[in-house]
Amino acid sequence: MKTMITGVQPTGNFTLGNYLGAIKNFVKLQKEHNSFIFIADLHGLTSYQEPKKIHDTILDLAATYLACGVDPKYTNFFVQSDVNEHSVLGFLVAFQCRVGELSRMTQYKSKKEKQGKDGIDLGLLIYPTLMAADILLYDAEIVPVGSDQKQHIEITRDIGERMNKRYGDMFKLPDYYVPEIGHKIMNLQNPNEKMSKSSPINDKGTIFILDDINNSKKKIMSAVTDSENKIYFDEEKKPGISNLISIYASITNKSIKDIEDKYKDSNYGTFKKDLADLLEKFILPIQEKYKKYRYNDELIKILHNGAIEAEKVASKKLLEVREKMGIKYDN
Ligand code: AQP
Repeated sequence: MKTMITGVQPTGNFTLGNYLGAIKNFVKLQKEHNSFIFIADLHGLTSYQEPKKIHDTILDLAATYLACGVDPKYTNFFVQSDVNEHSVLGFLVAFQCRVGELSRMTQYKSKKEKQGKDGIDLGLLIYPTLMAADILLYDAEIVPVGSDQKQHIEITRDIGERMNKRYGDMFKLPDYYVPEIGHKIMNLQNPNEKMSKSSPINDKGTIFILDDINNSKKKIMSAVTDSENKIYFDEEKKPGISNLISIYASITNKSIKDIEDKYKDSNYGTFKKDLADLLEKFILPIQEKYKKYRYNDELIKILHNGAIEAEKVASKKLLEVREKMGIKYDN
């Protein structure tokens, strides 16, 4: 069985983009893999988070994962900082990298622009090295992610290969698993920008899975589209409606062609109304399950057990890395 891993940062409320880009595929594939999923709290801390807020968000996110179908029967489910090996390997991996290659990462460049003049957090620069450690630590070969994370998987492969050459084979090299549809859900108010947990135009542009459903439906109804009022997919000329078609296709597992055919004589209002109703049908059961898990002691037990199991694998790998690097002096 191949190993699969993925994670989401507790930097805000879980979005429809996070679900459709990464978690949906993880859930679909979890039974056929040796599966690991984690709450990436250390990644979250690469920029300042208010302690009370991140504390609560970790638990909200954990309950949301379970509500979305992550199943601890098949999956080791844990919080990243509960497994110290992530930090240690993250440190060792960072030493294999050059500042130049890290500062060329697209996510670094775009977040750097947003952070502005007051200086860039070092955490933002070394985010990919910690992510590489998260993956290499488990010899994961499959990483379900949205397309914004492809570059980070590519650099993980480069780093793994570099370390294998320098110190002798120790890591398997991962591949990303990016869905054809839903790999990059765009902001509903600015369809040229990715839908993000922490976007400043979140109020109307982002669908949060746990938000009041009527609010989310309103966001769909007021999503920015073009003036042509014809429903077909063209990301370049019609980014707004194309984004809504992607959401529709990904939620229903229908092809884009089928959706275009179904709505060829309809207007945007009808299409948006149908999508808003579909969203309701899809989100309400998740919200119900979320309530069941969020304030249940079982949640903490699941995370603790997941960390124990993950640690067993991670500690073995870290030992191997230390041996190969020559810093395990007592063997
Ligand atoms: N809009 C999106 N469409 C498809 N996939 C997405 N992902 C994120 N946004 C979209 C995927 O969700 C997973 C978890 O992301 P993350 O929390 O590790 O970081 P991110 O990519 O930076 O996500 P956000 O929501 O944009 O967070 P913030 O605002 O904190 O930066 C990843 O697999 C990602 O590809």
